[in-house]
Amino acid sequence: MREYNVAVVGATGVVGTEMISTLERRNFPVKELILLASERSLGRELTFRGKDYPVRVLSEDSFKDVEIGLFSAGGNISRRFAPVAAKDGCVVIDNTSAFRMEPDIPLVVPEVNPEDIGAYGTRRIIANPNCSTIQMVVALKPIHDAVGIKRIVVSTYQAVSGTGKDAIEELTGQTRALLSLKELEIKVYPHRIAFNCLPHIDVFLDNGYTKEEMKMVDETRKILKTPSMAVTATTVRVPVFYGHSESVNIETERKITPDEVREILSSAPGVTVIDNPDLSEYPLASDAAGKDDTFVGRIREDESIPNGINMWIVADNIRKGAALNAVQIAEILIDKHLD
Ligand code: NAP
Ligand code: 3JN
Repeated sequence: MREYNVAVVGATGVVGTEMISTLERRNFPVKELILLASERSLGRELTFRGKDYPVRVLSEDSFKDVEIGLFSAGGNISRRFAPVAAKDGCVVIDNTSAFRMEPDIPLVVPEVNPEDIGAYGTRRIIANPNCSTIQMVVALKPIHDAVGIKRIVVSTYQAVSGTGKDAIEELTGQTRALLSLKELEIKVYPHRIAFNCLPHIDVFLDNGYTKEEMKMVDETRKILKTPSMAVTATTVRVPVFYGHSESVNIETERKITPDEVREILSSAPGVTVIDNPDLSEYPLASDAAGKDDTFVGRIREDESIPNGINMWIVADNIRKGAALNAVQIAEILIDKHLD
């Protein structure tokens, strides 16, 4: 089997380390693994398949023999280095928002629009959507195919791991400080995150929404190819380490019952239905963490309108929301599109 030289940009981060373990877990055909991060990580080593690999400092020369680049070191790094890598012949799978909305860059969730990967050739960059978008479209695409979705109203409950390693430390430190009646430090978020909920993810925009909220709106429309679908989002950071949860309300073109939704989703790729309220069984972030699937439950009729459904969607934001989705894209790329 052909093997590929793979670079992980942002290898020491929360997403980058999960990229490395996902490549290993899924037995991706890696020939050479190139780990790239900032000067801060010089001297560090990370383990892949039982072998230690040095972390190298990212530079314009990093991509000479690299065939696939998995980028997660922030938008500015991607804007600067993804075109350099592409010029050197690498196909970049970019986890940042830098290129997601560019018309000639595919924005892909493999369970939803794998066919769009074929258009990677123009720029040699494929964008991975935002984590909150990914889990929502995985669950909604089969319903959209069945009865058409007219409108989506979503509120998210997002784990701190979505902000990176500093935020995981901040929640840990603040929780310890509060429980031991010590002074707490607030560095990453504008307010205390421990024992709190912050309706503020990414920056505020002129329309009063946050950038995270508008990412959900714009990316959902692009992935589902429904440019005028009504979508509105409220994104909230909660004191959870791993796993994003979402309360999702949809209005459909044609009527669908909760039983029909459960049946459709029970055979949908990448979805597990957990929906036994009588037994207190529904998706939980604590159960979804460390798993690949998107979990859906609390499926019920929205009795306030003729064609409405409410549901609760949970996934591991670092796996399906980031690293796993990127590696799944790479798998389709090598299977169907690269020599
Ligand atoms: P993180 O834990 O803070 O890690 C950041 C990574 O980027 C580290 O490896 C860091 O290296 C590297 N980095 C930072 N500045 C760099 C520079 N100047 N040159 C080279 N490497 C640099 O953050 P994370 O949670 O892994 O997220 C990283 C990025 O992934 C985010 O900014 C975001 O764009 C994207 N992301 C996407 C999703 C999604 O929804 N799909 C979810 C989470 C994150 P050092 O350790 O050397 O500093
Ligand atoms: O906050 C989360 O739960 C997900 C965060 C994603 C993120 C964090 C920093 C920068 C992104 C993203 O993927 O949209 C970005 C970015 O690249 O804009």
